[in-house]
Amino acid sequence: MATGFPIGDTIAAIATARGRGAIGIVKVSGPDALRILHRLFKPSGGGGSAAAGVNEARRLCHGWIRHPDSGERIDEVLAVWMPGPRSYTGEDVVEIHGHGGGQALTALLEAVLSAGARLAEAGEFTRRALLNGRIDLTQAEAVADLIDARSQRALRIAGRRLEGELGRQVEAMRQELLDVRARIEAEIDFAEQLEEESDLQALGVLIREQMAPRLGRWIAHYDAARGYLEGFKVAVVGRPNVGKSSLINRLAKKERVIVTEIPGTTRDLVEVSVNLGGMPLTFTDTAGLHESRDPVERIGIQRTQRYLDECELVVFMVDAAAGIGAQDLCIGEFLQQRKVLVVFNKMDLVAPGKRPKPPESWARWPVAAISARCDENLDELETLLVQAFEKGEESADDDIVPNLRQRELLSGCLERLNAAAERLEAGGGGELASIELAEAVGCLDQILGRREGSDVMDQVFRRFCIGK
Ligand SMILES: Nc1nc2c(ncn2[C@@H]2O[C@H](COP(=O)(O)OP(=O)(O)OP(=O)(O)O)[C@@H](O)[C@H]2O)c(=O)[nH]1
Ligand SMILES: [Mg+2]
Repeated sequence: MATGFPIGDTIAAIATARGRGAIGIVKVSGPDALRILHRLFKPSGGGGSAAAGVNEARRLCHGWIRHPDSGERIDEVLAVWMPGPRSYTGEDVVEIHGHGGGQALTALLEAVLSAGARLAEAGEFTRRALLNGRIDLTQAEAVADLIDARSQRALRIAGRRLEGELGRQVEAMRQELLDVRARIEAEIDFAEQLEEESDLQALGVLIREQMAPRLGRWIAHYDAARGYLEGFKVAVVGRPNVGKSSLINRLAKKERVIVTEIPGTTRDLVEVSVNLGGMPLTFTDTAGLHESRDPVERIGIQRTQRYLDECELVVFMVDAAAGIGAQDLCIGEFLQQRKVLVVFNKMDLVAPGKRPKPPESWARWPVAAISARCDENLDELETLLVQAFEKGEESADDDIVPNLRQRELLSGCLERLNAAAERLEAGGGGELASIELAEAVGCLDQILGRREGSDVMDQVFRRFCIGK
């Protein structure tokens, strides 16, 4: 298999997140990992037993790292050696646990590189684990999905895939498809020899009734969990100056987008991710909807209209102090086919009891009355937002839930299974059905990373961070 990386050299990277932190870890993997540690590490105490500690597998050893060239003391650390093949990568792995913080860790990494390691590429540790047979591609992807998880549910789903269950089920399905294909080929030869009716139709029924529904279920699981995996998309729309950007800043709890008293401030779509009640929501701030002569603003408004199709929910904001005007009614009409939550903003300027009354055509939409500026009633709005996406748990998290890439390949596989079943059941389509099944197996091979060539691998590992 093409890897895109030379394998066999020793790589190193900072494995912990950037920024201030109590502890930071530099990870080293490859045949020279232990030798590199010996060049840098001086165990504390100076006694024989401590020196031996670092040569003892999977035991943390306290000591100091010195620069291999200058001898300068760099950090007080705990070091551990995890010999292959029972390590994350399957190779000899060394971890040096130093103090967190950008400068300390960079100095530590620099010392490791000076002692003979090469800086790892993004995802290279996991890629080595894959190439050394420690994990399969579905597990490698699960590692990235776990790191990127935007909700507790996404975390559980990725954790389940990390155990290898999806890979096992896909592998089993692949074997079944190869068996069915072998039987089709045999039937074709057999029918020629005996000039008898073949049993191809029964195989068509088997594919349609037993194999295709299983794939359909996995795809449905993704679709049901999609919002938790990718984030629910919410567009905030309304007339210019009603307070859309102010609301997004409030929900994000920081000044993410520009707010001014000038109408037409927001011109482009700006996405802001927020986690509300365990639900990952991606809010999009939009340009105010109205007739505009300004060409830049008009482009922004057109983009908003196109973007709405991608959103699961539209927050439709109205200036409660100004009341519901003709433009609001016009936007309301425009949103009729969509899932909408109406937000009356600027309630701080509205006299008690003077809240606007929504027209009949908005009656089925829930309403929240808030003040983004004064932080009023935002809790109520958050509850309504969360409720808008709560559909009950359609799929248990310990079911097979693929990620988006896997889902696309599963749906390609399903299409080919259906085509094969149709040909077989119609009678006489053995050869063509066999080709469809070969392509279906190809889709599953891509899920498992069995296909030659590094493009699939590159696609997967591009998502990784350095140090994983
Ligand atoms: N009194 C009051 N003013 C508010 C409230 N929310 C926003 N504003 C003010 O209204 C003005 C417009 O706010 P923005 O958040 O920029 O409005 P917008 O809808 O994003 O405007 P555009 O991007 O121009 O479409 C600013 O001066 C805000 O401070 C509110 O709840 N009460
Ligand atoms: Mg704005």
